[in-house]
Amino acid sequence: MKRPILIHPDPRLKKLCPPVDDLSDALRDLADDMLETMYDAPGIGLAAPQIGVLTRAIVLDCVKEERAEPRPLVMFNPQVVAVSDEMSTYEEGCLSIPDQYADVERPAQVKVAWIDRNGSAQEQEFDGLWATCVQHEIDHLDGKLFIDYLKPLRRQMITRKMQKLKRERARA
Ligand code: K2U
Ligand code: ZN
Repeated sequence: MKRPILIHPDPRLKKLCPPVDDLSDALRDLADDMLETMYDAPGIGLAAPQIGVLTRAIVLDCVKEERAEPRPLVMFNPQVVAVSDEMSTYEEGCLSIPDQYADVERPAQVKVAWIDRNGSAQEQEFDGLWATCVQHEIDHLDGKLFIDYLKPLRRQMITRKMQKLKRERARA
């Protein structure tokens, strides 16, 4: 089912998440809830800590074309195993930091290794928006947000806006 997405600042979004030891139906159900929550947001990626579950699981589907077949990916214990020298800059957002966007520079291509929902080891190269998104999601598992790449003043401004948003939501 759809889960509430935590909003920054929240200590759970800054934690280092422990790896998944062995797959279970509970973890497969978590992945399904994360996909449902992601599509509903809508978003193109989601990490388990964003719904308050501190484990190394992410989901992504960066297929942008409306009519194209969705390509949901579920990754347990994802690891970047190689990066390109070439960098790319993308205006990133985050479902835990609504309506705030900023340019973030990351390696343009990354090779990622992970365990899929059947428990099989996978390895794949990503480029373009997929590369940006998978790095953004893996950062979440290490308690890192895209605003951590910004200058302190800009990060503080965004954090203050989120604190105001949370106060307003609490009153509503
Ligand atoms: O992790 C998240 O919060 C979902 C992120 C994933 C993402 C961020 C930046 C760049 C690519 C992916 C997004 O908020 S999903 C919404 C979105 C969609 C397209 C482009 C940017 C943000
Ligand atoms: Zn995010």
